[in-house]
Amino acid sequence: MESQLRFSDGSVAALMQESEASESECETSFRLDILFHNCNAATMSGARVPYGTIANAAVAVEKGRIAWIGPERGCPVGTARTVTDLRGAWITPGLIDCHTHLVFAGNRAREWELRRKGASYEDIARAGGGILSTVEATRAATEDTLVEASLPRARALAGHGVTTAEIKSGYGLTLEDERKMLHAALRVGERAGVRVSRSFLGAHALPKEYASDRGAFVELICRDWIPAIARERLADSVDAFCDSIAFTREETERVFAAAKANGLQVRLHAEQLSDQGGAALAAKFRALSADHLEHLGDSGIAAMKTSGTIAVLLPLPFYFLREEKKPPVAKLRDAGVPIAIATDCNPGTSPAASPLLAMNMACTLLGLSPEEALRGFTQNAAAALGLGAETGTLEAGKFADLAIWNISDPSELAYWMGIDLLRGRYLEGRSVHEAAQ
Ligand code: DI6
Ligand code: FE
Repeated sequence: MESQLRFSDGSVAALMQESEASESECETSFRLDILFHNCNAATMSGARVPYGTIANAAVAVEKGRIAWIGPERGCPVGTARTVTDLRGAWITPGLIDCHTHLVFAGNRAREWELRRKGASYEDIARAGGGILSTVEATRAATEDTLVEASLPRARALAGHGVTTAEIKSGYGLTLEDERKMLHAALRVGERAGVRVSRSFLGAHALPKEYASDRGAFVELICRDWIPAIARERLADSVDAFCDSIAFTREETERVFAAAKANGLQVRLHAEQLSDQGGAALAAKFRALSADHLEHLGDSGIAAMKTSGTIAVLLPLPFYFLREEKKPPVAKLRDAGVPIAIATDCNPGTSPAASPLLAMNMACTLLGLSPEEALRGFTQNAAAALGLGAETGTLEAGKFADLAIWNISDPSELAYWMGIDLLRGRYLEGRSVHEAAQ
């Protein structure tokens, strides 16, 4: 069957379904898997036009990658297995949630109830609740239970157009339980149709059994666990929580040195509750990202600029903890430090798997523009995961990780709250829309 592609300049080109077409029938440079047309593309690449917009666009997909993207009238004629008329919808890079702790067992709604009565997050953590109560529940769960418990959260991300998510360990805090979390993370991603980047967060909290020997726990992480995680290829990076209720700058430095010695990239929970100089330390180790950053000072910003470390801002925990100190968005912007946004999905400070709400709050609470918020969930989030060459923008050669939206302007992505805007989702050119259900 021959479908006709009518270009906006009035010309018509033939597009043949694969079964009918042969090399001799068409002079083609492409043998496409999919051609999307009659759409608008927010490519998020380049700074020439807002959102890198291409109006009346076509996107050609071949072997899981974007083969061609541009104005429909310039689209080369070719054969395509599937020709999809998007009827004016918008197409963006699949969203990337570059900071989550979405694999865990149980929840902390009761703790949150106590917080409503006046207890602070720090009070609860110091009294042995907080992260350690999730550690207890996660240790008690089997890998299968953990997958089933976490899948709805991964599917919720997928329903917001996410095609890549970072997932951290850090609720196991024994090597076996950390392994279990990292295995579960991959399985959850496969079921939800989401590519997963894994971070080993052994230095998340001091487990009870090491309460009186911090040094021994840090030593265990550095000497035994990080080499094992690297050898078994269980993580792409190493993260740590550097704060007054967690690990010191010196302890974090030891963890980073071990990560680098074992060939792993680093990232850091830095300056969330206090300024520990974590961002500057992260920059010294050429960290991919420093995350949270509410208490980030000028020297941290300067260090991040020099090292190319991405600033990952997390408006959902900022909201949920009712923080008042905002991260220094204007200074980061002026310094040219790229800003990513993520959900931080976790049971203590962000029981939310809502990238679009995070984008909305990045604008309303932290002062980003809707375009910066979308860049924070696409191009800059890809860079925060070291995946900038493969995904995060719509450009020829990158993975065909795509989200298709029922909107008439990309600013709507950060505007609507709680409304399903997603029409389709593709991971490396494969439709994975139904995996979100
Ligand atoms: N910072 C956070 O926001 C999460 N972890 C961290 O280091 C909170 C994790 C939790 O409370 O369970
Ligand atoms: Fe976090």
